[in-house]
Amino acid sequence: MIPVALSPAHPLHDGRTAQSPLVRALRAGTTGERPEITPVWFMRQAGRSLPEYRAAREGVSMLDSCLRPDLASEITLQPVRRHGVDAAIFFSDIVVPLRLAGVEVDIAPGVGPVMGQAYRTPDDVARLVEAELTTEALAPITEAVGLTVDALGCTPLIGFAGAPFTLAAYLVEGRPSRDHLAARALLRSDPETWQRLVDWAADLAGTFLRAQVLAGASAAQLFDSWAGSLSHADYADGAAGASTRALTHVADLDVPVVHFGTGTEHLLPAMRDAVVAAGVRDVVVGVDYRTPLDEAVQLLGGTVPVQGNIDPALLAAPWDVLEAHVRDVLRRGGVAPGHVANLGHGVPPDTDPAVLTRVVELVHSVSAESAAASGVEVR
Ligand code: 1CP
Repeated sequence: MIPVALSPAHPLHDGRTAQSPLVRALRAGTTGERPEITPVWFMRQAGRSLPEYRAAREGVSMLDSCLRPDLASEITLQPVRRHGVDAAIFFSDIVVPLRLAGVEVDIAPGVGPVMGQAYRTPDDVARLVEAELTTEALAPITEAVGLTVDALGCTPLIGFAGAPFTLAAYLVEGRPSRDHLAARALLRSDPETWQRLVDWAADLAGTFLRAQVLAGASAAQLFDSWAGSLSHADYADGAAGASTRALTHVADLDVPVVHFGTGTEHLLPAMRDAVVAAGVRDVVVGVDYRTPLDEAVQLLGGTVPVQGNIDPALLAAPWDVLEAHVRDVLRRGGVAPGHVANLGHGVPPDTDPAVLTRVVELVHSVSAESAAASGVEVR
């Protein structure tokens, strides 16, 4: 059934991406079919590891480059051209929807998102939640996604957003932090204000994600990068419901959704359930590098595809060490209904791009070898 909300000219519906290895692997939990080739892409594949990225960004601030459709599109395409990855991830940032809603935020070089103020009191939050993300404000995103999918052809684009907890962690702290102490304190000391904050962040993230999917993204990823700092109880009481709320904004579009966080071994089933509760059909869980993939699959009950989880640190190791590790990740991922090879977190900025290209070739050749060994025809 073609969902009403996605146009027949959308890449998922006009024959461009539905049969791509990425989309097939993401849907393998419901179709029961693994693609012959294990798809691979890298979180933060568009970015400072590429000289062409540094050249394109020269003299343009991070947030300005996200809001210039030609530039955001060019940067999104760069790693696809260079590495032959099986997906593009839209070049943007989790704080872009905040900026588009008029919230004061900047991305400081070498630091990350810095807010105009920290939002901690009931009054701070009451003022914040008045900010709205309008369709007009989203025009640069819609335009950039459109330009990108036109250029990508049969390679799917992944749209993304930050999960409400991770967004709230920046809003409450006012800047990057290691342990998110102020956010976790607010969650327990003023649950009402906290809920108001994360519900608002959920609608913001969901609106941002929906705009990308409607404009042509074939999959969506919700980054709850810092959820691992939460106990199981804090996640259940203060984060899961808001993640579900964010994803209800795309559930009717029937795109596969990947949910990813770091340090989340204790939360993997809860993160899966947060996506399922939104009514999303094709649910995939991203696994960081700390949990062996086969163990993650077991924790998840063996029913959902997984994405990950090459250790980014090993991109700097001698090739034989990295190759053995990638082969091990692929072998362990073989027990999941579907596997999208990726890193366990983002590409470190000083990574040699040639190593990433070699990892893509390795993933493709290993999956072709195992398909040949099992008699499957490789297309
Ligand atoms: O000057 C630069 O090059 C800035 C570095 C940079 C880049 C390239 C930042 C600042 N954001 C981005 C792009 C970005 N951010 C992408 C692009 C697509 C791709 O993956 O290639 C994506 C998906 C994000 C998402 C993002 N931003 C997350 C979730 C993913 C993750 O890494 O966990 C988070 C937590 C952010 C916040 C952020 N933005 C930038 C930095 C350095 C950070 C992290 C700061 C911190 O440690 O808290």
